[in-house]
Amino acid sequence: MSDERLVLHEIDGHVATLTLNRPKALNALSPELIDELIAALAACDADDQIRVILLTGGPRVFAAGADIKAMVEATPMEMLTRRSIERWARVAATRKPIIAAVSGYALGGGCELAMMCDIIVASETAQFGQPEINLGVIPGAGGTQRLTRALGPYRAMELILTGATISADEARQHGLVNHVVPVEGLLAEAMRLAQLIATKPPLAAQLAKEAVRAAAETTLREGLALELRNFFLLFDTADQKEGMRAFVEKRKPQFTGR
Ligand code: DAK
Repeated sequence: MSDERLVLHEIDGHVATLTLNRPKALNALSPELIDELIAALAACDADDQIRVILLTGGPRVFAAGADIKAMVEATPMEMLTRRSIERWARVAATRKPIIAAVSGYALGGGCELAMMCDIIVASETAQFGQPEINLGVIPGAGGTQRLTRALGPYRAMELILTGATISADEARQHGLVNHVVPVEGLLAEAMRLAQLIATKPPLAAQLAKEAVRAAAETTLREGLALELRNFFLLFDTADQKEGMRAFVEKRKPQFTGR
């Protein structure tokens, strides 16, 4: 695949690795990059062979935010009609589990992009933050909401009002990051987790993702109703029959994704 692509796409078994590829601009998330990312995520969602997505910016930087140069002179109406809200919403609406492998800066839209993923593995060099206040704005792709749910209101408020960053270790202590590993081991650790999840029945993984997400996005009553609906729906899959029969027959299940 050509290096001119803004998002590189590689497949290893049932795992697709998407790599943000704008190194000179620290992977700043231009509208063109987001469009390529959305197209790659949609292709993964549509491909039955792909069960888990690994999203990374490589070992140096995850993403230093949305592209400031593309926003400086924008009017409110231009910001609205660029359809950026719809674009980012499509990233968050990906059905398959996404593991973010974050190294270096994950700032502004970069932090928001990481938080749209389902599991975050960070290298020791990772730094998370929402520095938009330094530009005269506030987070606009979910930062005020997702960071607050992840860190709690006081820690999130301090980060958003000061524009300060937190280290990978701090992020892990506060529950924003699942694992912290040396930079050389980052992709291997994220891939290990991705391959493990890819051994699970994929429809169950997708419906589990939807239900866990609902815990942060709906009321308890709505979340419980969605969980039950998804639980019952899975009894319509071959993998449910296989998983339960294999248990009863004391053998390893062979999941087919149906
Ligand atoms: N945008 C554009 N270019 C960027 C960039 C960014 N966010 N971050 C870095 N770059 C570019 C720099 O301009 C520089 O390019 P050249 O000058 O070489 O052409 C190159 O990357 C290297 O950057 P530096 O020379 O600055 O590198 P340093 O190591 O000195 O500093 C840094 C690294 C990450 C501390 C610094 O680059 C920095 O502070 N960057 C900006 C971080 C930031 O403020 N991020 C938040 C941006 S606002 C929304 C969706 C999304 C968003 C909002 C709304 N809707 C759906 C409505 C998101 C907004 C944001 O993310």
